[in-house]
Amino acid sequence: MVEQKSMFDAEPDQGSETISSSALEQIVLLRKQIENWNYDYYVMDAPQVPDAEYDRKIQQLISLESQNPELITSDSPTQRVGGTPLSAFDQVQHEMPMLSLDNVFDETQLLDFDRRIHDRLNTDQAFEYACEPKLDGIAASLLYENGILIRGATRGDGSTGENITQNIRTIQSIPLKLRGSGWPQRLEIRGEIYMPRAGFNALNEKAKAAGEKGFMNPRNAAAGSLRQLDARITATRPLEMCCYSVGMVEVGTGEPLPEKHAEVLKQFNAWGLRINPEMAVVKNIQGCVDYYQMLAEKRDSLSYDIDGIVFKVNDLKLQLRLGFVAKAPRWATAHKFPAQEEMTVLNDVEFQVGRTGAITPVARLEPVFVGGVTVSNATLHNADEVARLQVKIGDTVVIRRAGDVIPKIVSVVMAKRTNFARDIIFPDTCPVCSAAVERIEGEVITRCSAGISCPAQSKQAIKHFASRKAMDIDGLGDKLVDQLADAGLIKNMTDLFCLDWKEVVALERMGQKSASNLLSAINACKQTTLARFLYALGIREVGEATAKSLAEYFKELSALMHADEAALLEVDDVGPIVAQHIRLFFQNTDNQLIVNKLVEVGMHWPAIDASSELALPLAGKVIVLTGNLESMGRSEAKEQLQRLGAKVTGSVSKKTDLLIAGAAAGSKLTKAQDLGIEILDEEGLKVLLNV
Ligand code: I6G
Repeated sequence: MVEQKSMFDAEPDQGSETISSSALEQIVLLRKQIENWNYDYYVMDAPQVPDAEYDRKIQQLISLESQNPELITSDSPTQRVGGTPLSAFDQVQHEMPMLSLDNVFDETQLLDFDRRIHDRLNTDQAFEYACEPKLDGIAASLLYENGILIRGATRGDGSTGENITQNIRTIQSIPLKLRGSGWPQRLEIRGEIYMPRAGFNALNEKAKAAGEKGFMNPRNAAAGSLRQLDARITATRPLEMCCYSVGMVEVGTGEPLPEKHAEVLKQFNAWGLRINPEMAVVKNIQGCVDYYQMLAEKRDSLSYDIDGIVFKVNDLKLQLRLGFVAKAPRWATAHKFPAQEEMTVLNDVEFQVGRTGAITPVARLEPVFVGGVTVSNATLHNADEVARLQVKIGDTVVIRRAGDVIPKIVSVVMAKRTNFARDIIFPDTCPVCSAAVERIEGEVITRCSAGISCPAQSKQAIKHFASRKAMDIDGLGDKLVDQLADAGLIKNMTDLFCLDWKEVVALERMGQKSASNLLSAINACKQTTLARFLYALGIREVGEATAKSLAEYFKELSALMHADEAALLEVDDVGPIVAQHIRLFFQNTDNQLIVNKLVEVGMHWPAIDASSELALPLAGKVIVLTGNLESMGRSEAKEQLQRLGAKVTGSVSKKTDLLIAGAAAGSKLTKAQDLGIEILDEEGLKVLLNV
């Protein structure tokens, strides 16, 4: 067993690269480092560094070896296709080696790939390419003889894999017997075994509930599930396989495979194997560029992780002519997405105070390019998260930024910790107003105790008050709130209504027209609804829906302000915790002053009259929305239905009066059908809304 520390002892980081003079020294160091990472990844299931870092070191080694071919040895990691075969399983020899793919990282490199193919085939004619997402899973090979699944194996080192037949047989989407007819007598099928995101989340939730560690990501979970020695455990894991190419083919009594790659995949599908539904054939390399763009946009909405797009020359005869270079085909490449995980250094931790006083540790990072943007801050959430990560200031950390999700620290590279690493100390006074901080038992969050009199909390409260779903004050964004507060013009939301044009126009970058527009927008927001007003107050745990329920139930602000806990508990959506937050909010004298002042400055709303509500066309109807709506977002549809008096809920039950089912509706539709509930499609919804 390799000692954890040793892999980093040998690390040729920037410092040592300049010290080590000879290429041989650098090559030896890189090989040792990569072998250690391979061991941690493939054997221990405990990746130490992000894939991007691993790929960079491999590229560095390939480049050094190609400049010094006399130094290439058969045991160099560059001479393998995959990783180290697992020792716990029998080894199997693939009938045809499982190859790897070359990567490109930008459009220029992709165009170069196409140009190299043209040069090699000595033609100007465009080629068709088959395009499909590169799933982030584990490559596997299935051997079928006379249509029967004989063996399933991991890639291993490309020539020798691990026999995981028993585990493979538990994956429902892999047929034990091919459907139809005409399959070659012996056939190796290659593809990716992966865990869809939903299954991964559910698995990790279960692990968490049982006090277990859980997996780092879906690929890790797929790998861990496949290498279970007890196939009954694998059978409980939500694994899928998507097939993407053939290995050995012995046609024998069967029929030859089609001559186009995409047709082969369709044939697989007809035999009962899953292929990727996003697979498409494009006419030329520009089609590949467009496909990449299209899928990059769709990536977050897919139900599984992908890390790039694979492009293959569609014509198998051309593939044959193009052949291979080293162990990768010349006729295919993977256009990788920018890495979603990268390493960087945690330079410092600062503490931010939010609207409800929550004190959040924010990591200040050495800027790093990850997920397509440069990231220099990440949230550390709370003290529990800091303890879970065991992170210290000065540590090298792995940052993840996927899609539009806020960047987060996912792990610490412990082997890189130095003696200078410092503990993260949580403040015992508010970093903004110096009031005492409190941590309520059972909560993970520490809070400033000063409430609205803390400048940080009041700023956030004003931002919330002005936001779209609250008072929707046109032109009053977060930056302007900061500017007004920093200039001492506003201390809480009531001050917005006392702003003086001359003071506003004197602000930096503020024109006369903008100042007038701002004051008009503030004035216009005085006319509102009780529900919006309550939401805008920013009471803890009172979101839009609860604010609406409170308004409907109490009908008048003063009734709510004086309601006791028992009365609050009568309201839909209000449980003991929410009731307590509402009580505490209205008992606080600062808050009382603010609410009364807002009414004094003229905020008003139409009286909620029970009879007028009952007159609404959908009054009393319980409606559920499901599936995708083309003409409007689900939240817009919800708002419109509510305006007509309906109660829109999230799940189908006997109490549901109507289900609106958009495209690709799933289990809610089935349940509604089972319960005999009235169902409308999008056209029906439009009629209902009269749009
Ligand atoms: O690793 C891979 C992922 C996806 C592949 C691959 C693929 O096609 C969609 N195709 C080949 C031919 C190889 N690796 C070698």
